[in-house]
Amino acid sequence: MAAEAVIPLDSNGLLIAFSILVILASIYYGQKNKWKASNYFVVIIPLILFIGIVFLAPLPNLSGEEFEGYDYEIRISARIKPWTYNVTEVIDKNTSAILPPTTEIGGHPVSIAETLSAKYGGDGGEIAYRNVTLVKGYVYKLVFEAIDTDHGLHINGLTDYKGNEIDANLPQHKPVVFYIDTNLVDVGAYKFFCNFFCGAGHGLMVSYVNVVPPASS
Ligand SMILES: [Cu+2]
Repeated sequence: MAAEAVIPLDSNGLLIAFSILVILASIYYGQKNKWKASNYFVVIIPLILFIGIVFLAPLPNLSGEEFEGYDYEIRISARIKPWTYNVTEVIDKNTSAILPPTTEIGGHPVSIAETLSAKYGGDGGEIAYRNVTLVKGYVYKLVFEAIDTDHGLHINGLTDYKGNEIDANLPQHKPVVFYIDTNLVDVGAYKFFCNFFCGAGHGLMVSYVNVVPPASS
């Protein structure tokens, strides 16, 4: 950002600006037309009611879905090379603990470390966590973020907690969130890939979401 805004021009800032404008306008017209006190109330009371309604019943959040009923958040970065899609961390919703990609949930590691071959631009020492395992019975928040350039995401056959297909643009550095309720999807391997042509190596941007039953104890 070139310059930080001094006035907070969010919806609350606009509401305050609008309220001040209405009050100033009513004082101006009131003075001009010699209003009685009751005339001011006709303006001020609806204004107070309006502000109250806005605060009690806020407008729907259009910037993105938020859903609190999940168990684990899994963060996945997208980058063309060397690892395409990579699990970076797992967050336990209940404890807020940040866990490594190999954390076990329901007896299965979320992701398995993989040494990258030269195909992915690895030099033999590069490690990636490219596939994601979701265990039946849990609800997951998947957060995808494109790192190096714009990417895309399509997961074949997997639907989110509202039954919508998973298909999105991943603009660079803008996290995109999906909630998966494993109670609503079948056990299986769901292939996912970049659906935005992002450059040489685009065709390698393929990985899997594996939905599995919990390991028997
Ligand atoms: Cu891509």
